[in-house]
Amino acid sequence: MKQYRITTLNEFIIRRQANIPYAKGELSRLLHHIGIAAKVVNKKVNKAGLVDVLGTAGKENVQGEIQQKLDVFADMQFTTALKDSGECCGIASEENQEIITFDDELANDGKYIVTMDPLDGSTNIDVNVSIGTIFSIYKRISPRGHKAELRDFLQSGNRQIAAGYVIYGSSTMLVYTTGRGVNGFTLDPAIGEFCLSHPDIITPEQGRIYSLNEGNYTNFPEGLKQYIKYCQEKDEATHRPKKARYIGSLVADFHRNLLKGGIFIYPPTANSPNGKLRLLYECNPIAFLAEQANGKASDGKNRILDIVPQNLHQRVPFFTGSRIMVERAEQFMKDHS
Ligand code: P6P
Repeated sequence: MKQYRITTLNEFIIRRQANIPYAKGELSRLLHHIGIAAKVVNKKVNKAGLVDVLGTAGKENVQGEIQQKLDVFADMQFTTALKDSGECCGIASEENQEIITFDDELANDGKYIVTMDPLDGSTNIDVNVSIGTIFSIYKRISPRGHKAELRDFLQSGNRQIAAGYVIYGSSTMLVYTTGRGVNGFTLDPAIGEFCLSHPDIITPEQGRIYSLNEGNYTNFPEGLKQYIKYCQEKDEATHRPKKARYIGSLVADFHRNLLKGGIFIYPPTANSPNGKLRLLYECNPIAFLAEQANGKASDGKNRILDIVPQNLHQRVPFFTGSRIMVERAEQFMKDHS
């Protein structure tokens, strides 16, 4: 019987580090600690129906969203793991208004900063729908040996060193890039390791799935309404309409489209001209992954990774996925702008 060679996340990280002459192991250590926190959060998510972590934590986050107990737990786990890595000097998290810095000499000498949504889609927890963690890693701009500063976090997405997500679904996966392709690792609970299961992910340049919340249709821009109509007509290749698929959990919707081909849109609306999703810890990391997998990511016009952030929790409209689909949607937006 053919023996499959298992490559664990740590083996993969170290092997990839060996190919980078200047790498001294800091990024590897940081990614390793993210993997540890993901395993701890996964254990809690998997038991969510059995232990007292369902429901709300009784307070609101900076977005004015009711914090779920697992939101708070995940934020704490990832913050602790990143601090303990000794490579991260500061964090911008969806769950915190201001940046998180540390009164810790080792952490303040860290070379990197991290932006993260510790548990995205958490309102889906109580109904057992897949949720995710999203993260971005940048080199700090401020001098090492001091606390991180706001300017470390307001860097455009094209300066990301690494980005990824964890999807807590029917299986738990960690998908990340360091700018040299996208690789997916599936958690094997039997050995407690993330194992390489999706090497060198490339997203199809064309797809048959479009994902957006059509409940907001009446507030959509005309160009997007026309694009939706285009998706619902028979297309020239398959002579069939495209499929509407929307989970309402960014990581789950993006992950499906990444593997199968498709477009995810969180558009501007009359009430929310910048859409809902946050640039620093949702759109930038997902955009980096999309581009590394030969896909695309824009705000309907401008490349997401070129946007210079003005504040930590800035929202942007988001179009991402298969290159041809994103370009077609951008054309409809332009023609009807
Ligand atoms: P809506 C979850 O709350 C989230 O931030 C993303 O994961 C998801 O894509 C989006 O909001 C869903 O928003 O307005 O369609 O419920």
